[in-house]
Amino acid sequence: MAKKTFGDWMALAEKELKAPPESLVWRTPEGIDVKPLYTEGDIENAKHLGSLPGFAPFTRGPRATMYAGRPWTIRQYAGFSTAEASNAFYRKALQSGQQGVSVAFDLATHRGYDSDHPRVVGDVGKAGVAIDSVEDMKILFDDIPLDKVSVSMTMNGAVIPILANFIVAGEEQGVSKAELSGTIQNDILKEFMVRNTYIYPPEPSMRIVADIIEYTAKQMPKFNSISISGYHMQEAGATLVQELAFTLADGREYVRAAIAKGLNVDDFAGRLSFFFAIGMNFFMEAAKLRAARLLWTRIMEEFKPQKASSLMMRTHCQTSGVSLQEQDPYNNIVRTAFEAMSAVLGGTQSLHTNSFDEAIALPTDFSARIARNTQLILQHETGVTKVVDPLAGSYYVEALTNELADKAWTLIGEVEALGGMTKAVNEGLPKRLIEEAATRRQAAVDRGDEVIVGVNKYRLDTEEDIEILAIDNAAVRTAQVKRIGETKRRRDQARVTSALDQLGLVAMSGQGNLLEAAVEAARARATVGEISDTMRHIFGDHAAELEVIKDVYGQAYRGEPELEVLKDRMAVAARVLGREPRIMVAKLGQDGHDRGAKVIASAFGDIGFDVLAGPLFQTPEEAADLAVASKVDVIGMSSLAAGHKTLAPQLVEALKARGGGDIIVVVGGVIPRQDYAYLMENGVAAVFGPGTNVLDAANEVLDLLEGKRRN
Ligand code: 3CP
Repeated sequence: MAKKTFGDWMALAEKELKAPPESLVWRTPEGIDVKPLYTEGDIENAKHLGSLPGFAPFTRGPRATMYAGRPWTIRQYAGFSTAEASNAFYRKALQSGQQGVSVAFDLATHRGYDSDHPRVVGDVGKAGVAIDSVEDMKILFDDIPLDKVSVSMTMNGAVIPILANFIVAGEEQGVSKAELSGTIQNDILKEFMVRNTYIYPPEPSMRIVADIIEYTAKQMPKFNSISISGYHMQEAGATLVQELAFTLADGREYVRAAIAKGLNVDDFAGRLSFFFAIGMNFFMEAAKLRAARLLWTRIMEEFKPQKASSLMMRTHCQTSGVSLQEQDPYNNIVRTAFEAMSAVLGGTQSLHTNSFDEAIALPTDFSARIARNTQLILQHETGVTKVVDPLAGSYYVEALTNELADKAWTLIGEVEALGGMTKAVNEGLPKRLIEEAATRRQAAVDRGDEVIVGVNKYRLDTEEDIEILAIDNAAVRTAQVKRIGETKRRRDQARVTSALDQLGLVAMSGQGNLLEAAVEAARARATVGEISDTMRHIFGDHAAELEVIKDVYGQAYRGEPELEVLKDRMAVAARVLGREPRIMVAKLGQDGHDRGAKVIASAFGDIGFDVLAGPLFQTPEEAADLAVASKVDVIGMSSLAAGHKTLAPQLVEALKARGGGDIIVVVGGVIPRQDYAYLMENGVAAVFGPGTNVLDAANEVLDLLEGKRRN
């Protein structure tokens, strides 16, 4: 039989489809046209083919034997309010098959505040563990042998005091710093772009990164000095090409900073590590990891290293938080399993699988067990560990690898043209592109162009409540404040003062190593807040410029009746008020997750609201001052870090105290349904949980405004 050609297939496909096969092309958010069929012809020009795992450019994996030799590390990210609770959780998880520890800190710690600081009343113990000094750090790792278990710490803002405390906790456990293995996130550039747990301005922040790379390169050979993270970019709405390009451009910037410090590339490059998100685009995510390794080798070759390991990308992955849905939440178990499989097919070294309830609250023991078991099942039951890079040679995956690499390389070139990532960040390019992508995606979901099962299609008539973990934030804070008091009473104050003075000198002079100085301060029991403040006094605080994207959401809906009806309502409201209805989008406390707030601000702006985007990290009182002074009609408070039950009632009270009691307060974000009644009883007019359609929310806000006018 004669071999069939691509042309034959086209003809057959057209007959079957009764339309040209081109109509099946799927344009992804990356601008990649995914075709219904891939053949040899699609990889003819792909230059990356033919390599082997363990050898540069590592497209097929950083190790020769990959999981056949050793499976990836099951490393679940967790932190529960107190050091005691977190320690108990880690110990149990390690007994149940988890292989490494990954610490989530609370937001007060991230931003360098001790638990007794007045700005963090609503944040202590929320979304992670509160660590104020070495005393807490020692409890956190009690009975966990730090010479055997590797520890990852997601810390960027207060990275100096936290790493110093970790080193001292190790010392006091009898483990020298040379024996400590693990990873510190230490990736500040993406904080300025998307995650917002920075403290200092970019320049001193980059010095901190370089000082940590220097210290660990010289004294902690088993420790990964940085986890260069694209994860939070994807969470903030970045396309996979943006995630890839900006992460690698960040990596290049850190290498330059370390070399500028006088380090030899081979002394530190092997201990740089990466961190990516894995979302629902199954094959493209696997291809992304392959492309990332390929491009990292290309970037590192510029620095002319001698060691092969300096060219090698090793990465952690986490399944996507934004892909988790509040509606019909058990579906999230399925989503996470697919994402985990994709990360593994892409060749990750370490993996976190999300718990199904994370779109709603912190994981419970039950949900954490399923998440961990998802990986154990992959490792032990599916056979995926037996063969290295099983997707290699797939026409589709190799074509995707090639196309992602090309597109990301072009974007990396744009960053270079601006003078590198620090400059690009200062100019706001990555942030703007990511926010535009996030807003476009929201519109696609709201319009139903992108289907999310159980959310914008196949929605349940009634949702069952699931058991969620509630944290008694006030009790955690009281206990932490007590321990800080005890630590301060027992310490040698003169030693603390002298160590902090020395740290201040190192910060001011630009000479010496900040981490080295902070380790001495931590030994003396200086607190995280004191160490951070010492540097704050010299480096200053970073305040982000706020920019609201215009016309992206509106563009996606242009001419659609739903939007036009809403705009007509807006016009009526504006006539009655004598101006456009004014909404302030507020982020309170130390919760810097602002994707939701940004999307709402830009969509509401396009709908016709006069939008005031409040600054990050406000106290309820500061937000109330701004709202009253700006004469807003509505405050939309966005909460993603579990502080809503403390902060929303405080905001309502603060408004009343300032004569702003008639300002309507609505709350959106990660709010468990179980908390709605509490919020409404405490003065909140409406709650918009995850999965809310933005046009529906805008209509409801207008209803509230009209109700207010009628009363
Ligand atoms: C690995 N090894 C092998 C093989 N594979 N040996 C023989 N044969 C093999 N096939 C060796 C390695 O050389 C290494 O030893 C050891 O086994 C461990 O392997 P690894 O691949 O280095 O794995 P791991 O120690 O787990 O380190 C993984 C990376 C690390 C490198 C990615 O940085 C890491 O653990 N990162 C985790 C980051 C993290 O958890 N982040 C949480 C973010 P040697 O070391 O001696 O070579 S959570 C954020 C959530 C959102 C938010 O921010 O809020």
